[in-house]
Amino acid sequence: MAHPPRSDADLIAEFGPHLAYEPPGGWHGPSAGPPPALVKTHCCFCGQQCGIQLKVRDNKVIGFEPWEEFPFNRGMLCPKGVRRYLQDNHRDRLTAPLVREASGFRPTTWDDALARTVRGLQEIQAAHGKDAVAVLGGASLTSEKSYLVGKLARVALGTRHVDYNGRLCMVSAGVPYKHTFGVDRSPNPWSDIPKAQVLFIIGANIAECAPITTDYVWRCKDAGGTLIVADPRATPITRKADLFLPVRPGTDLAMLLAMLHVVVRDGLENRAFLEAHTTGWAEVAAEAAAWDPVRAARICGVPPEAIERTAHLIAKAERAILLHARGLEHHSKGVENCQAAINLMLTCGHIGREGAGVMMVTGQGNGQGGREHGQKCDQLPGQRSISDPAARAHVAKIWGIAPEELPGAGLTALEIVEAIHRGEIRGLLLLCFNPMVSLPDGAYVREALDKLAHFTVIDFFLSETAHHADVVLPGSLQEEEEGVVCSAEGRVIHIQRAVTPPDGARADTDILCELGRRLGGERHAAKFAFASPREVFDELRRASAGGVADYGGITYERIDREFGLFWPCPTEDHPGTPRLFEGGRTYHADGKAHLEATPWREGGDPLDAEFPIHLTTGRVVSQYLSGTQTRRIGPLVDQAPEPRLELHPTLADAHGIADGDWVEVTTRRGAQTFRALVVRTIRPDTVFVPYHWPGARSANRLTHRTMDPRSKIPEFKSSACRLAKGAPPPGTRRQLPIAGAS
Ligand SMILES: Nc1nc2c(c(=O)[nH]1)N[C@H]1C(S)=C(S)[C@@H](COP(=O)(O)OP(=O)(O)OC[C@H]3O[C@@H](n4cnc5c(=O)[nH]c(N)nc54)[C@H](O)[C@@H]3O)O[C@H]1N2
Ligand SMILES: Nc1nc2c(c(=O)[nH]1)N[C@H]1C(S)=C(S)[C@@H](COP(=O)(O)OP(=O)(O)OC[C@H]3O[C@@H](n4cnc5c(=O)[nH]c(N)nc54)[C@H](O)[C@@H]3O)O[C@H]1N2
Ligand code: SF4
Ligand SMILES: [Mo]
Repeated sequence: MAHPPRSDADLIAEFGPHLAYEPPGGWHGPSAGPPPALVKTHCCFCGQQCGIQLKVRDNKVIGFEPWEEFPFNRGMLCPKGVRRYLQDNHRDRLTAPLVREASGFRPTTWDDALARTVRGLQEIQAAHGKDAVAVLGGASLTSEKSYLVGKLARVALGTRHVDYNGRLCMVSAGVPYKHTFGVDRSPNPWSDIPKAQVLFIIGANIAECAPITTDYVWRCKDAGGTLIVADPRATPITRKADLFLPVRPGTDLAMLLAMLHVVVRDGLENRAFLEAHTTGWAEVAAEAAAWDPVRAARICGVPPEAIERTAHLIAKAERAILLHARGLEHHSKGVENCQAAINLMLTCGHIGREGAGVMMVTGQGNGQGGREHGQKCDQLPGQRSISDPAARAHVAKIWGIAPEELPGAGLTALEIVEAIHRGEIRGLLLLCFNPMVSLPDGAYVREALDKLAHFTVIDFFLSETAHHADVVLPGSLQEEEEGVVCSAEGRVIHIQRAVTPPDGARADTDILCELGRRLGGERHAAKFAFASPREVFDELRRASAGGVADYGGITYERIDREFGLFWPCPTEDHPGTPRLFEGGRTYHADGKAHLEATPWREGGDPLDAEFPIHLTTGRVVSQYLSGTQTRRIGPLVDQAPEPRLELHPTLADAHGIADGDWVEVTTRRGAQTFRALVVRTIRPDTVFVPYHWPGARSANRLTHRTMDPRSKIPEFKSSACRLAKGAPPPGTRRQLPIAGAS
């Protein structure tokens, strides 16, 4: 079977993440100039937040060096990390504000662009009320920026509608973690992974999406650990798994309920732990009683014996860790899926100890920090609830407003798009989010953006979403501003400014503060008079103090000295909290873990005779999210120039499709054409398409808008589709045979 090399993923799977140095002389060749400065900071991409040293000369990032002392990655980097700096001096960088005219975008002055944004949003609010304007942020922003996004929306604009792209990412985990433990953070530091005797990875493509975690997984294996992987695809890490569970998309809940069933049936639950540290277990066990593995197997496609074996391995281990990512969460029952995972692990007493716990693999660079300080629609800084009167009073005081002036909870990201369709929301300020590529049902999203009476986007590249804006403000790259982010393991780290934004662009913080001053008018202008991210951080620390995500004792200097600090860290002499729930105590007032039963539900886009195949979507190692950044980095494009539709040889044969053929995929939303990648590593009833591309190559033109009722995450991981051999999309060059080749 011929398929293209997936060399980086293969290498990571075989050898673990690698140290990738530049070619001799560097990418830019030998230089006669002064030696470059090295700036110790972190990768701008995923939630692993690897330490890296950026090489800087003449206010330009020209390369990198590993940062071997940083404990998380010890110098290791993945293919994206080593090439990130190639976006820095890219010719597509926006260096002037743009305004829409009938003939297209026209560059303008900052003053004009900002005035248009302010006028556009204020006119809408004057005519239709404060809530007719919404703000959408993103979790690649530093915590200082995301704090400002929340404050800008609620104080300067006075709207309740502020949310962020993490709504598409981890909220299905956040809801059950908060419900069970009173806090939304991975309970264990990554250094616990090698200590687990059993490591159960569900719906996480570790080698491609969390490459540095591969090293932790191998260390677990080397120490004698048993590795179990549940995924519709045998991802690269599966090659070293002891047990692979080829779960059918959208059916993890049945599989997890059956594992719990086996634990209870065989009397393997940890009674002492359950009695001392949990509530709600009786209901959880009663729900599982109906889920014997034979019944579950019919739904989830995992053989009953494998379910039994997994349950026994987990229950009998002294220390087990369950690690999950979007494969478990991107479902209309994502919350129940994660709750069932928590229920299983807690039933066996795996929490609050070295090498024992349930952990989520955070996605975006500041996926964790971006959901702590108030850019979520229902949340105030410090992971406080916006409906809690004490929290409102605390934050209102710091912001210098009356608690009654603080708006209540607003709509979530996709609900905001729906409200735009209904005409209720007419103005939008968006940054660090590319919904044209990343939201489901692309045609519907596009219609919404074009309905807006005013739309401003802050980005450093003209994203597919920015194409629909009235005003585009050129913002800053991660390395152009100082700030903090919180990594997947809960470690708050310091992003250093390596360079300043190019002429014409501005730092995001400056833009947000300027907008805050102009929109807030005389009354609120002083509330956005921050001179630096450090000043924003000082206010954030006070706003978070006393909350669950307490940053009170974290300073930039301490972070630099201590290689980061794990929150909660209430005072400057507090050591931080790498492992939560030590001794079994949670953050609830009663100190207990609140378990909840998880009844089975069908997904939102069921298979039928017309659409008999599962479509699932996700990522490849060399592209990142909506691709705005990585589709501009040549060597990464070379590795993944286009999305390929993965399908099993059996399914391919049934449709007369060969590797490399064009395939038309049709869902209830429409049809798209992709080139086939025939692989034995996927279930024969499932196809997979990575989603990093726009337009004719967009997977999200196929996905549906069903949301989890509580987390409001869209069901990216499970749609119903049918396949047909397709014609090349218009404009595709035909590959000509090479003369003389046989
Ligand atoms: N290279 C790269 N790395 C990234 C990113 C990126 O875009 N590119 N993005 C970052 C972000 S924001 C995120 S959220 C993370 C995402 O990290 P992951 O969640 O690991 O990545 P995905 O590819 O979205 O999905 C993971 C796996 O879920 C499987 N899956 C699909 N449906 C199901 C199902 O129903 N059940 C189960 N058990 N598994 C299923 C898929 O086959 C896939 O292997 O990665 C981060 N890292
Ligand atoms: N079908 C399908 N769809 C998915 C997923 C899936 O698995 N399948 N995964 C979902 C997940 S987990 C996620 S996290 C989302 C992500 O989806 P998006 O949030 O839309 O993805 P990004 O590519 O991060 O978009 C961010 C935009 O912000 C810009 N940007 C990045 N950093 C900064 C910054 O510091 N400042 C400013 N001003 N701009 C910045 C980038 O240039 C880019 O244009 O996609 C979701 N969509
Ligand atoms: S694993 Fe994530 S943080 Fe580390 S280098 Fe790769 S993309 Fe960057
Ligand atoms: Mo994500």
